[in-house]
Amino acid sequence: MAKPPRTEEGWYALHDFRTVDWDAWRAAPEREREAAVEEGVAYLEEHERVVDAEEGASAVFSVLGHKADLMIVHFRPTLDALSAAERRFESTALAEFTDQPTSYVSVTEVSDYVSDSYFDSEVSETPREGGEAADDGEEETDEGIRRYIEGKLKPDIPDTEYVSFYPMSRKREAEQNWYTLEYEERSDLLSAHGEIGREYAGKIKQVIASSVGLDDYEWGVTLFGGDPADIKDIVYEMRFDEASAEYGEFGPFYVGRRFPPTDLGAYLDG
Ligand code: 76R
Repeated sequence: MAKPPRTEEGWYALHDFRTVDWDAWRAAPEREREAAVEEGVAYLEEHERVVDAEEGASAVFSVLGHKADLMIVHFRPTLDALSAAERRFESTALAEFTDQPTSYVSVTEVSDYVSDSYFDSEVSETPREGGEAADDGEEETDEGIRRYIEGKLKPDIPDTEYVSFYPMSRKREAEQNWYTLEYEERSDLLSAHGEIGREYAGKIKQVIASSVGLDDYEWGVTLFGGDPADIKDIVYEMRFDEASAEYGEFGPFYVGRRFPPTDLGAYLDG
């Protein structure tokens, strides 16, 4: 048996999808719609300010297409806090006009691959000199890795406008089984994957959260970017890379646009 890489877990994630019952919305008396908007905005503002937990992040997105209308993303330190956030939404007057067509639960994770490959690339790109300089460099690298890992475990949600969410797994088939590859091979594949990823630095921020034992696929992937074409490009480019080309399996994709909670009424009244 190949040895599982060590992992460290951070915040739990809930991707809470909602459809709006547009017929009921249009038919509802104005004061009911006003109350729904008011409670919806209050809910979203409170959760974006994370008043319900010691730390975390939340954001709301309008989703394009038929799969959903809204996606509310919550990152929180515990599964219980996510559960509370989900139930709290149900108690708002807005929830009466919505259904939950789907949802996704996962937990952010950093594994051995990340620290190894990040460390290797840092070291190889930063030629060392002798004496004190080498010590300083080492401290900086350690600090750099610490901040990089912290950012993966406790991700913030950037202000960039667009988001894409999809679940994915690595194949477990007779000819292509990610889990029977040697660690070295998985690690090499993921560092090649990471090289492509880093070409999108400043354009795409990704949150990779494990959903093994928590939801139907193995990871939930959330990509944030200012330009939807960059989202399309990174996913397309990765399809040609071995880790995805040979071993990636993908669930449904959801694309959305972030909006400030105060725009909820404008969104609903179209
Ligand atoms: O630093 C490195 O060399 C590699 C670090 C790294 C790991 C270990 C990394 C970097 N990823 C890792 C693991 Mn990733 N990632 C995805 C997707 O659509 C697709 O084909 C895949 C969806 C994107 C877009 C993406 C982006 N990555 C993983 C894993 C877990 C594998 C495991 O544990 O077995 C998955 C499922 C996954 C999927 N990745 C990066 C990016 C980007 C942009 C980077 C570089 C930036 C960064 O390191 O933060």
